[in-house]
Amino acid sequence: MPQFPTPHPARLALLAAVLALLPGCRPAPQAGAARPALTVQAARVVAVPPGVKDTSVFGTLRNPGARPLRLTGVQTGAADHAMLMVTRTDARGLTGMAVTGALTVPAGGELVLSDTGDHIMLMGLRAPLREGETVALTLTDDAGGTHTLQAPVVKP
Ligand SMILES: [Cu+2]
Repeated sequence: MPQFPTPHPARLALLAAVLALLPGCRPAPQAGAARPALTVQAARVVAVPPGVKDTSVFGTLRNPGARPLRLTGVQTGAADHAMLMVTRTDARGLTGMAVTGALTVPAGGELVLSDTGDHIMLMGLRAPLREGETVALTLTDDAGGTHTLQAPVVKP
């Protein structure tokens, strides 16, 4: 095989293709593009009677990634406010819930959202929820990724 003393155009093209694969030589990835998707099982919004403006969202969040996924926000068009919440029992044995700045889904693990533990609350429902209707929620992580989930409205 002859060797080219100067770069052959085909080699330049190959070099350009290789460079394009190197970090820093390609356009910045879109937020979340390289992150494994968060998956959700049994997502559900608790149906509430007409007139009740607040409800909860439960389900099991799974993180297939190798790093913990720290969720720092939640939004929905169905309510004025959506909040990440924790349930804690204090030293006196009193149990209550509180807003939290973050919920963490462990690497390769899951986070169960339930009425006795961590959960999402929707405050100020904009319209009465009908059973069977689906509510879209968007979770935000601390790396700027977003994760959309669809949660049907079900009776508690
Ligand atoms: Cu709550």
